[in-house]
Amino acid sequence: MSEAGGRGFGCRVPQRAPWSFVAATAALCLVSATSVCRAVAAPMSREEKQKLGNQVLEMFDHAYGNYMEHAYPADELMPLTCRGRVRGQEPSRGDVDDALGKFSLTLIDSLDTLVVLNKTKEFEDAVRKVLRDVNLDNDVVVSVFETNIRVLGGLLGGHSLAIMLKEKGEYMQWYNDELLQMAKQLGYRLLPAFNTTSGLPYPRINLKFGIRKPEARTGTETDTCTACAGTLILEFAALSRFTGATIFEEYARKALDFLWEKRQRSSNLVGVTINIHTGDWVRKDSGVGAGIDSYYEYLLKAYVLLGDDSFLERFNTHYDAIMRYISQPPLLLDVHIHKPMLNARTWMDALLAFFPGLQVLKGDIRPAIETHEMLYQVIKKHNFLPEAFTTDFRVHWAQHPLRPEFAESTYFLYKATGDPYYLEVGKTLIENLNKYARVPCGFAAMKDVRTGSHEDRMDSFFLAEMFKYLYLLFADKEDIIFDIEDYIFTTEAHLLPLWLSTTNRSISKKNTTSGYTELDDSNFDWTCPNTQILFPNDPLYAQSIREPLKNVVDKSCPRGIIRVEESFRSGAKPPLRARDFMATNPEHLEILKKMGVSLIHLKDGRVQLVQHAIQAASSIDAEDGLRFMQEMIELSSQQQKEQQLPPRAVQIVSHPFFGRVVLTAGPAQFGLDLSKHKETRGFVASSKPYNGCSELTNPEAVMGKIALIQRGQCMFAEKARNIQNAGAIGGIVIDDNEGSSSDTAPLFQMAGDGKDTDDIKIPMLFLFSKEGSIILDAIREYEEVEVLLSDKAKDRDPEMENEEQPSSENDSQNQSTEQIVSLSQTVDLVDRETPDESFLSSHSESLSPADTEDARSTSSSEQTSNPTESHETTSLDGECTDLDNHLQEQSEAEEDSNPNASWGKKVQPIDSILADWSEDIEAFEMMEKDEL
Ligand code: DMJ
Repeated sequence: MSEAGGRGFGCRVPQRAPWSFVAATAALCLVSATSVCRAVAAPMSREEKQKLGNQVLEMFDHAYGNYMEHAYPADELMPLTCRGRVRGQEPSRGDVDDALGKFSLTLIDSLDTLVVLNKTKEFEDAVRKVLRDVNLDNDVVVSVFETNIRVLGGLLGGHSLAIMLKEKGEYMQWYNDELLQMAKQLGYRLLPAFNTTSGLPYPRINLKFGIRKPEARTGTETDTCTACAGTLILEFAALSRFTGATIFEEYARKALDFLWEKRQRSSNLVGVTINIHTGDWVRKDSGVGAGIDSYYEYLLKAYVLLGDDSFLERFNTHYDAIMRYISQPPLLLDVHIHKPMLNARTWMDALLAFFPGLQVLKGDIRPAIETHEMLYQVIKKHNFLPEAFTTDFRVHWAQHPLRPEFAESTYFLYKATGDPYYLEVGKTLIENLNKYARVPCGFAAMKDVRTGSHEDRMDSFFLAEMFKYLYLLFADKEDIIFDIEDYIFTTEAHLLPLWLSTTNRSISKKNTTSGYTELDDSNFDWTCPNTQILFPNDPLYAQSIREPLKNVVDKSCPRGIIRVEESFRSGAKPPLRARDFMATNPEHLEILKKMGVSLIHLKDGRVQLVQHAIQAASSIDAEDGLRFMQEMIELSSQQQKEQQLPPRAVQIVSHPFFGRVVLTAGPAQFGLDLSKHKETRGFVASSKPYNGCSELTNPEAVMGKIALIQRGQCMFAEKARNIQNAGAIGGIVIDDNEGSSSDTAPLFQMAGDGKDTDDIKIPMLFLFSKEGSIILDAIREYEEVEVLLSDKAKDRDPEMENEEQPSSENDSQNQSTEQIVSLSQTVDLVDRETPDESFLSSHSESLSPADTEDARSTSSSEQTSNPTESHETTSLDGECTDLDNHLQEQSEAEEDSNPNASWGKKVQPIDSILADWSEDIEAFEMMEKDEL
């Protein structure tokens, strides 16, 4: 890879000799000559690569140009409302906003992208703007991690390329290290965060007042994520080595040393969050995605950049543990650090998509190819990688904020294998971005990959990373004005020169506290990602690894459900049926106890059922208990399905939107079901009265159109009947709470009036005020605005202009007060690997029709706004893939080899069971709180 290749450290024997790949590939071709050999991607011509490179440039111009025109100097562009996101002026989105420090984030994050994309003139202008406009002395609390990777990294990347350009003698001749001086100032502003006994930084800091001052409004936090504390060394070391101020590298090293000391010694894994004062693990689950990802990345890259063997030794130790416990190719599944054979989750998050890229840097190509292929198939299914997806590849969290990790891994895999397949992957990414995320004013994050709806958000990392990796994927050496091999990519894809390794080396000597002297290389693979030796022009190698995974996503079976079905197939029903169970019935509680099932009332009002077979009165009771739990799981997921409707989409299809803006809409429990009928398309018109609570006085205006009605003052069903009577073909209710937005509120569904609503034949959707005002603004500007009401956004292209307008049926009647149901009901289920324990937590916050006004104050975290995924729990149609069988077998094998796995065989002291139990409950509760 570029980094390692540039530094040229010595390679020992690769893990597998090159000839073994050739032999393996040849054998595969003989066995399956037609399917494997024919399926190899054809090489992409230079012309096509250039065309795609130019497309990336055009897309960057669209994103950057709109940011500069409509948002700058704000931190980010809001691409739906086409304005800048200024912290404090928009409803808070929680932690996500901690990246915004009123320092023109997107401009700084874009600096070195401009040079990579050969926009040197624009780079020169951008640097001048940063120096002229950016102020760091802001009374704003920011994330130390985000400020480091995006702003400090952005300034250092900009400085690195500015001095490179200056040396070339054409551009930046006036430059005198001003970006570096700014970076140093920022570095000093971040240093107070490290004032802890552990050396782990506070997660947040006030840019103006630091941590301690009363005005700082921070400094009371006790926990931070591992990645937050462990992703500083590249930027801080670069700052030290560029400036000679050693303090930055010293602090970053100290934090890393502490994390290393605190690793779980038997598994060699780290947890997701740690107490910055005591060093205790607060969250003991461990994966390679959210919360930990770049800690691992920085250990390996710190070795590459700084040449310090201790970092490689640490990385290799962790990598060994990751491959032993977390890697279940092609999956990467979180486990418990103290019980690493136990999966901690049944889903994966999108951030782990960077890991194949890191594996390439490590030189472990096979699992990189496998995981990447699995991720690509998930993308092909949903157009983007959902923020989280289950082990059977269903959507778990439906957003996608245009994350670049998958493009990053695609780039590195292409560099490693030369397989044109990865160019085709990149082409698909480009197409999907243009087709689904591009809006007239930039690119909008996906609110829900299933409906294709948008969020008013374009994160700075989209410009810092996505365009760099996509451009580099298609670029030949001569397309870039400098040698990319001379630089290392930070986690935000900022470029730091590898020559820093030979600058101020004394820092590393003086402060290496890990006590390593010489690396004992017999324990570690000194594999280099020297792929020129590994696979000289042999794209067949990657193809042969992908082939068995060809349909891994499409043919997967819901894993947890298989066990439920099998269990029911196998015999008797439990004495107590889940559907009859009442938590207030003492007789039922007694039966539960006999079956080893405990009922836990959680503080937040939820009830959790936990079964420990060992506590059952007999093995038969334990088996009944297991069946009861499985039945309860099925029942809960069915109830969830029945009570919750998925989100819907309102797509603006008229000029100049042409379907490019898709708004998340709440469904109605009455009226035309858009999932069963063709979408409804029509021009919009405001109803009079606007609340739609009485007969419309402007029926001629809404006749044959989609009526806009304001929420409030009467029931939704009544509004629907009034607009239907006036001849409307559909209705959109717009929230009357100013500032409400689907970005920050859980999805709403509109309830009926408690009576028969069969008379309502038109489709009705609900928009929060922010999404509603996008339509209202469009009317003000363009008068004629046409929209599509549907369950999923339709293909968006100029042809939309010519589509026929479908008709709709009308009917009418009247009723009383408004109802609303918050879709924040969730059912949480942890699918345990061992059959002796089952967890079930049933969580109901849905509001009764009478709770109309209370419903308005409901707020919820990102997870609870996403409970609407559809569960295919009832049938098992389709066949399981080899992978799924493999997973089943693997899990069975694990159970077999685990002496504690079978309840029948289990011999474990009760104290240790109770301790395990409370640990598991704790871990489970943590996972519920888990956020990206
Ligand atoms: C980026 O800001 C960085 O890559 C970070 O390490 C985690 N991921 C985001 C983008 O998804």
